[in-house]
Amino acid sequence: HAADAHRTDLMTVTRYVLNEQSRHPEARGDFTILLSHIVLGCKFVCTAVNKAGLAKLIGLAGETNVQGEEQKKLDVLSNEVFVKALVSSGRTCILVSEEDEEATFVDPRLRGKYCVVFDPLDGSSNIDCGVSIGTIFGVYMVDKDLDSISLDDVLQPGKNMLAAGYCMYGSSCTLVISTGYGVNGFTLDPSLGEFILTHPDIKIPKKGKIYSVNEGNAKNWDGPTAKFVEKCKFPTDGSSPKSLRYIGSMVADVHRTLLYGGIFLYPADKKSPNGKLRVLYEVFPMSFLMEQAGGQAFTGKERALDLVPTKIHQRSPIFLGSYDDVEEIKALYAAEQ
Ligand code: AHM
Ligand code: MG
Repeated sequence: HAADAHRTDLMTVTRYVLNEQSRHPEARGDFTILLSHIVLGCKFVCTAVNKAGLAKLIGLAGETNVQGEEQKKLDVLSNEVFVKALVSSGRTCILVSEEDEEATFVDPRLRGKYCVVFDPLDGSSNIDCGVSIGTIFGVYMVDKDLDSISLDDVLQPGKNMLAAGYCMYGSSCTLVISTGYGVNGFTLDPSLGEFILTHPDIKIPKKGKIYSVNEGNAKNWDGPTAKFVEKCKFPTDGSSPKSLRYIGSMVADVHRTLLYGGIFLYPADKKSPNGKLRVLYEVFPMSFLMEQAGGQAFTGKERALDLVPTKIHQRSPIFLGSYDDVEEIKALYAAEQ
């Protein structure tokens, strides 16, 4: 029966993306190749993260190993793995990583039409205590002579992204991606070394019961954010108060928001008027996924995906999650005008 069929007819992430490609008759499999290199990076980081707790024993991540050589920090190591995997795919031309101050322009001989923006290991403050962390990525495509590319090709609004996703290194390793036709989740089967479709066509609940924010910053919030969180705790419309969940790892907080519904916010405050999270490789990919899942993403001023970045490491406030919950914060900002 059906369960048997699933057990023997495995939908891997590569097979899924290859199927989606039939929507584009002109496609030549370049995106599938790019994705398989991203997936390789995720598998490597997953293995490294799982061993991180053994660092003292086997000498990982900043410790000196038995040979007496200094080991690289996990985030530095992850970055190197992703950069090398992406360059060697032969399908990329510009890379922007949270770990590198400058964008990488791929050697002309290895160039392809995709630009990849990524945070190789986000939530690094959580590494040493074994809490979930993740990789976030977004993909743009350039439609021009690859000799004439410039930084402007990645300084595009998020709505121009072709694909976005994240991989969460948690109690299991989960890859969530969208190529603009909904959102799908895949779980790494460690015995196969393959990501298998486990969460087809993810849709975020229209309204949620959870809010997620670093409330330690409340003293410096602006009016609408403060009012919104107050309403989460003391609703005035007869509804029940929301629960607070905050991990401090964007991937984990957004993943929970996507599956259970609710709202995740990293707002502006008096100390950081642009919030903390980075537009290109944190705000955009997560906003892309939220919209594809039926939710919304708002910066406090506009639809997040409409923002046009001017610097590669630019930050923006962000409110994302269930449609109705984001509608509420939008109304509070509109009322302030
Ligand atoms: P990082 O890129 O230095 O890891 O910082 C990003 C992380 C996000 O994962 C998370 O949403 C946020 O920082 C938490 O920040 P805070 O500790 O200020 O609440
Ligand atoms: Mg980060």
